[in-house]
Amino acid sequence: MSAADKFLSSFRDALKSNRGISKADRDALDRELNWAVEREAPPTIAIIGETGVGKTTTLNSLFNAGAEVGHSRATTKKADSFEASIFDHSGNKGKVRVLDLPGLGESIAKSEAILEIYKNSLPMADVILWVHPAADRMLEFSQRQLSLLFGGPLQHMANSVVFGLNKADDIYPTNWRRHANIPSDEQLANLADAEQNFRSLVQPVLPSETHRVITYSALQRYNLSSLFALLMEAMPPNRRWVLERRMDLADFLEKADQRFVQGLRPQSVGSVDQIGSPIVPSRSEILAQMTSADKQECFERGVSAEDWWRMRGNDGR
Ligand SMILES: Nc1nc2c(ncn2[C@@H]2O[C@H](COP(=O)(O)OP(=O)(O)OP(=O)(O)O)[C@@H](O)[C@H]2O)c(=O)[nH]1
Ligand SMILES: [Mg+2]
Repeated sequence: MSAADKFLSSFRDALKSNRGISKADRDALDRELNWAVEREAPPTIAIIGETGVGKTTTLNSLFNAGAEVGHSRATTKKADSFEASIFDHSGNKGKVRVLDLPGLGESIAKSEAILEIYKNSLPMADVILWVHPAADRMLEFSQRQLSLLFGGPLQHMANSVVFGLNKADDIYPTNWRRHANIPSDEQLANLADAEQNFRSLVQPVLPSETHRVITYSALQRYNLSSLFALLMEAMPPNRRWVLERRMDLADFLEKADQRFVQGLRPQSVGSVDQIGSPIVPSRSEILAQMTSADKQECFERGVSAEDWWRMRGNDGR
């Protein structure tokens, strides 16, 4: 449940039990509250990137727990005319308005027309997700276009950009740890380097310092919670709650080897262990309590789900 929903639910509970207000007034307040929440415009994300960089996969992994959904308009590009497409992405938790924008490199000849499209449509967005392949270090073209865009007319929007370096699983030496569905140590080092390289190359052409560069894999669902956190940060503060309510991140564990997931350390499941500590819940119960980020951290640190549960002090010690 999002923070906004928790707040609304506590507010409603408090309202229900407030005997100082008549039932009719309480009902009216409740209706007005619902109305205000529903009336708030959906979050609007501009997503920029070349064809095939993973824009659609990213949307599905952030808002549909990885399930594919159809769009109201499927194509972003017609024969040889480039245009922005606006559609409502029907996420599992509600609508997300998407401005799907052609990549700048898709037609060098048309790059001026594409820039014009950006200038006209980006101001409609709450947040801009600039998607680039993590393995691609050739950034001169992007640098030039970023400088034209954010050095000039859209300077005030530079702080709304998140740079998502997708396809982390494709980074050299492509030896992804498939059983745990996380990067190898070599890949982790190269991903950190890719982030650093990207940041140092785009920084000089942006009007303010950007910390919002993140490597992720939409397909393997790696680092989605960090990507989402950056999108939240880049949202206008008074609209963050609208985005958070739509969050439905795909679970990276679903793509891990299930024997590995089940078999990490099964010995203490559902039992009293030898030193008499209380019963540890079953692995599936613990997993249900963990966020995707918790699971990822456990895998990276080699900590079992049961140890995570104990470390959180859940066994009363
Ligand atoms: N290896 C890998 N492949 C990915 C990842 N994300 C997307 N892909 C693949 O890249 C291809 C293109 O993905 P899309 O999401 O359709 O890309 P897009 O940017 O929406 O493409 P257009 O709509 O044509 O502009 C598909 O085959 C995806 O499965 C990723 O993180 N890793
Ligand atoms: Mg697409």
